[in-house]
Amino acid sequence: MEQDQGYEKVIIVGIEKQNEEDAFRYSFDELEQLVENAGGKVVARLSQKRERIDHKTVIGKGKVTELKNLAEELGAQTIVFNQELSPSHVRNIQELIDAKVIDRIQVILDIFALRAQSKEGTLQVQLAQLSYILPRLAGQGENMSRLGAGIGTRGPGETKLETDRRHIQRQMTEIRKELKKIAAHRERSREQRKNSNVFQIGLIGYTNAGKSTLLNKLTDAETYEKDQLFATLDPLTRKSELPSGMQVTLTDTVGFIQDLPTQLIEAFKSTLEESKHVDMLLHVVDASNENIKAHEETVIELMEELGMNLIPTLTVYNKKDLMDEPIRSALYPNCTISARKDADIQILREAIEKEMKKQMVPYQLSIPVERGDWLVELRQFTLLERQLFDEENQVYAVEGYAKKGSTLVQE
Ligand SMILES: Nc1nc2c(ncn2[C@@H]2O[C@H](COP(=O)(O)OP(=O)(O)OP(=O)(O)O)[C@@H](O)[C@H]2O)c(=O)[nH]1
Ligand SMILES: [Mg+2]
Repeated sequence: MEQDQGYEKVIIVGIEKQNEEDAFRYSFDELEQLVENAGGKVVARLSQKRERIDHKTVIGKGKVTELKNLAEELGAQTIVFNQELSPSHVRNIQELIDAKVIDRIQVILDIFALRAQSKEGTLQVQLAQLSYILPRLAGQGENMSRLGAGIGTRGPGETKLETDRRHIQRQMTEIRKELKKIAAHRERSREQRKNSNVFQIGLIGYTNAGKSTLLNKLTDAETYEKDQLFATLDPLTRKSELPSGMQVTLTDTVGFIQDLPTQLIEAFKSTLEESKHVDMLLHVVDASNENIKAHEETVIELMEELGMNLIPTLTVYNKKDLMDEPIRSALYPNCTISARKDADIQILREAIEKEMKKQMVPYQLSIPVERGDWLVELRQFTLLERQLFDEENQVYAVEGYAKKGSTLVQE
C-alpha cells in the first residue's frame, strides 16, 4: 500500500502564524524537499492560519475533516506535519484519519537513516531515532509500533526501528558506549594533527550549499557530492595546496538545516564538533538560494551552540552561476564564487590565503645552507613569501607567515 506506483504519496500540513508568511512558505517548501529526499511525493499541501495549535489535533477539527477527504481523494497514505507532534496528537489525528501521521523531525531522521554509511554515522542516527521514539512510547500510546512501513520507520542499513521500550533503553546505552570509543579514537588522531604544524580549515554550512563540491575541487578527494539534502554524514579530512605551495588540511562535515532536531545535534555532536578545533572555518553559503538569510542565521546559531563562533571565518558565497541578482545578505570577510568554475577556485585559494595570513605570525629566519630539509618544511607548512641566498654568510634569508605556535619557526 505504501509504495503505490513506486513512491509514497504524502500530504504536508502546517500552521501559518500571523506576520510569519515568508518564513512559513520557506519552511513549508523545505519540508516538501525533505519529503522528496526521503523518497516520498508531495501530492498536496494543506496549511491553516492560526496563532496557537489545537491542543488535540494541531489543526482545527474542520481542517482535519478537510485533510481526511483530501487524503482519500488523492490516495495519500502519509501525512507529514511541519511541527513536532506529541503522541497524543498522533493518536487523536489517527482516530479520525486512516493514514500514517508523522512530523518533520521524523522525515529528517529518516533521510539521515537512508544516508548513513560509516559505523559511527549509523550509530549516531540510531541513537537520534531511539531518543525520538523513547519518550513517545510512554503512557498508553504505542503509536510508534503502529507506523507500518516507509518514511519515518526506517533505520540505517537493514535494521528495523526498535519499538520495545526496555530494549530501546538497553540499546541506547550500548550505542553511547560505542560512540564514546569511536570519539576517543578520533580525539587522539585530532591531537596528533593539532600538535603538528599544519594549518587546519573546516568546511561548514547549510545542507546542499556545496561544501563537498568545494572539498573535491580544493583537494584531490572524491567526496560524495550530490543534489540531495544531507549527502554527507561522515567527516572527512584531506590535504590541499594553496597558491604559495603551502599545505593545509580541509575537513568536510554534515550540513545544517533549520530546526535541526535536537536528537540529531546530540547524537552527531562529536561529528559536528570536528570543526571546532580548526584554525579557520569556511562557511559555505548557497548564494542562489532565495532563503539565504535564514540559512546564514541557522548556521551562525548552530556555530554558537557548538562553541565555534570565535573561530576566524571566511564566508564563501557559492553558486554564483545560478544567482540572478547580487547577494542580499553579506557576512564579512567573504568571497563570491562558483565551485563549477576553475578560475573561481583559484580566486578562492587566494582569498583563503589572505584570510589565513591574518591569523598567522610573521617570521624572518636565516637558514644555514646545509639545512635544506628545514627550508622544504617551511615551504610546505608555512606561507613562505621571500627567499634570498646570502652568498657571504652561506645562509638563506627567508620571510613568511607561520601558524601560531608552529615549531618550524622557533630557532
Ligand atoms: N550550479 C552550481 N551547482 C553547484 C555549485 N556548487 C555545488 N553545486 C551543486 O550543488 C549540489 C550540492 O553540493 P554538495 O557539495 O553535495 O553540497 P554539500 O554542502 O556538501 O551538502 P550536504 O553534504 O548535503 O550538506 C550538488 O548537486 C552540486 O553539484 C555551483 O557553484 N554551481
Ligand atoms: Mg556534503
